[in-house]
Amino acid sequence: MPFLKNATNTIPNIPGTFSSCKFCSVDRDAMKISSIQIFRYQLPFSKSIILAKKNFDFREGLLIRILDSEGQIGIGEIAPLPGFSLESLAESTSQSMKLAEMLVAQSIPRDLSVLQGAFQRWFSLPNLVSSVKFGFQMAVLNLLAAQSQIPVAQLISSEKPKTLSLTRLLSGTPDEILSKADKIAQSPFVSRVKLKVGRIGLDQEVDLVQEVRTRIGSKFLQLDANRSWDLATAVYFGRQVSDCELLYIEEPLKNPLECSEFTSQTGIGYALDETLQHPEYRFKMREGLVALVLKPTLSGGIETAKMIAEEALEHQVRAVISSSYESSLGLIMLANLAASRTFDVSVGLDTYDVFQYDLCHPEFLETEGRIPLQLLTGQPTIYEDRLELLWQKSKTKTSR
Ligand code: OSB
Ligand code: MG
Repeated sequence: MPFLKNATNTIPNIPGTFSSCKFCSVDRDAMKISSIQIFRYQLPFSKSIILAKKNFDFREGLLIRILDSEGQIGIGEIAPLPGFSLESLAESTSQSMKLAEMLVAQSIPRDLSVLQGAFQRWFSLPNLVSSVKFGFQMAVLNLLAAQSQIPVAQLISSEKPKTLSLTRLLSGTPDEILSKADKIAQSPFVSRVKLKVGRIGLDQEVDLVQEVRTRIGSKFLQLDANRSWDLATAVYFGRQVSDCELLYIEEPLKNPLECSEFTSQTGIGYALDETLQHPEYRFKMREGLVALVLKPTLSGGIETAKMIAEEALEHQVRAVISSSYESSLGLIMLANLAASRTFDVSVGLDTYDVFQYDLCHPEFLETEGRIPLQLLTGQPTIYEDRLELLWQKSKTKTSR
């Protein structure tokens, strides 16, 4: 086979060294996409979960598999989240097929992995939705990482992956929340807890936050209000919990432009999440802004997340990578991104155990509050029988 490939190259290759060393001489042809497949998956939740006030029993999405002519593989996950994503799965599916059609037989540009805008130039389809950007960027980064045999985290930032610490998510009924808080209090490995608020009566919720703070002792605590309140309500709530030493409240207000006013009246910093999901979002420093919650499936993909995070960091605003209920495959990519430069080492990936079963082995997991390094560097095996092939295209011999 190397002999045949030589014939298409203008620069002659020395037989034997050709394509044998993954680090030094990547075959020019290997940088070409030879085929793309699009699969569909459905994963049942262990118990139904509430997203934007609706119940869901399963998660559905797409996997794409990109193959280069060396046989290296890159997997990507495309799973718009109902109630949060602007696009439906049907829209993501039809865009994915169009984009895949365009990319088969193309050379992969060299400067993609620095995440500085080359993906945006390469994916020349207008109005690409976030989940499709995320999935294709994920697949190509996985492919590039496989070609050079380094973890994606290192491909992105030329540094060894950082150790990540999982922020534990507290949600459910007040009783469930308190019993989870008790368990967390017993665990020396959890250092940071995120509690969902804006869901029950205001005074009852103030009591709940106070009680959680008491039970978890000195662990860090942050809240997420998912834009539940008007300014007056949020300020009332904030003043009642001002002694709880909160790291911040995510999206306290229906109108995010009033968040600085919330901080100046309560002394509590805020983080943005839903705001970043607007396609026109541009970073703007404002008083009280302490963190950005970046969910690349929802907020414009991996490259955009990296570019926003870099700008935020210049203003000492932390960039926290967080999940949109992806399968383990998506979560492993998110962990790699978080483990690269620019992002916070605390990650919002505590959604990993909501499924009855997963798409790959090993599954995403934490041990002692940390994400094991092997998980970031390994190539998980995919359960193909949990996938349904929807579409595929291969480079024909004449299209070389
Ligand atoms: O409310 O931040 C949210 C996941 C999907 C959609 C919305 C949200 C979330 C999470 C993920 O909370 C976990 C986290 O951010 O810690
Ligand atoms: Mg949030």
